[in-house]
Amino acid sequence: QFQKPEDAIKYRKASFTVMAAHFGRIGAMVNGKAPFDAKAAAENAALLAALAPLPGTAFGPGTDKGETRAKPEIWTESDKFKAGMTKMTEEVNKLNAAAKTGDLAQIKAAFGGAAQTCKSCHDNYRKD
Ligand code: ASC
Repeated sequence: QFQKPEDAIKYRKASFTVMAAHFGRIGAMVNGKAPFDAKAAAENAALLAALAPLPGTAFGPGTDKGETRAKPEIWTESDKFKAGMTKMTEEVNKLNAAAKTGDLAQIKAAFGGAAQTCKSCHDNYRKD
């Protein structure tokens, strides 16, 4: 799937970066830093749902070294790591469903659930 380990590392970083951009645009609305725009929230959530399955495909063997903050536990407890990735995609799918309703309260609740899955993986599996 990837020619070289560094290609996989670049790919997963790029996908997280794009996810953060779209998640952040919803976050700004949820946190009152940007006016609520239901259409924009739905567009950002749909993109996020499409992107969520991507980074997890790029943590294969040999991609633990190089320009990465990935902790070795990703590979030593890979079932737990994969479960975290699955949970993240599920919460992002819930956020997408909530965003389609256009109801800010539902979006806020689902955003919180999704943000928690980002944070727990960062706490467990990302250096610094
Ligand atoms: C974001 C972002 C993350 C998560 C995380 C949630 O907007 O870029 O990595 O939310 O901070 O706790």
